[in-house]
Amino acid sequence: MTTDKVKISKFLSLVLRHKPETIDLVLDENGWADTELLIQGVQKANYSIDIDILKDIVKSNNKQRFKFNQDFSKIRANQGHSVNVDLKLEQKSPPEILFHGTATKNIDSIKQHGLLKQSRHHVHLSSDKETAKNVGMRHGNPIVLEIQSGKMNAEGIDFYLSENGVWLTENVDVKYIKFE
Ligand code: HQG
Repeated sequence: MTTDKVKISKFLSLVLRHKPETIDLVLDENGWADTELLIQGVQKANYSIDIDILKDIVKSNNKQRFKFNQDFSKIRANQGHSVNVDLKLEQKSPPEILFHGTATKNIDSIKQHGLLKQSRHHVHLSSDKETAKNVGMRHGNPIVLEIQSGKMNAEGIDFYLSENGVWLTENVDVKYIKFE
């Protein structure tokens, strides 16, 4: 039985963003899962969880990855999905510059194609360099790219801010990217 909260949180990310079918869970069109069914499924997968542990994970999660609805009967991930759900995010004007952390091995391809959202719904951008660097480190030797988000937005490209502070947009054309 897994009791490590980070491991439980990673498993929650898997089921709430990518593979709900792992525990026979169904997300609604806006990405919400039934809290009770989630708990039952996660328990069956051999993770130690109940409503109190789940509330604690949602509250203490370092990136605020999850959110309950008002009466705690539903839960969803704030961003990062690969499954087809509509989070109904509101458009928002971004700051002039945002950052994207990636691995140096991706640079040649990014110079050629720009930033592509890959399997997720959006390209993920951060408002500070440090966060972007940490994101990049997940993929290898990190490099931080500067994105001219203000210019993109002025030229008609939409931006969204997730509930946990991640800036999201469609693919980023190479002309808006500053390489070091
Ligand atoms: C790269 C984490 C080659 C892109 C983080 C990235 C984030 C290209 C990778 C969130 C490319 C996709 C998302 C191109 C993009 N050629 N490589 N043309 N365009 N890439 O994991 O942004 O901890 O889907 O640079 O904090 O790394 O899960 O995206 O390296 O917010 O909550 O393709 O995941 O949050 O990787 O991370 P990902 P990401 P959590």
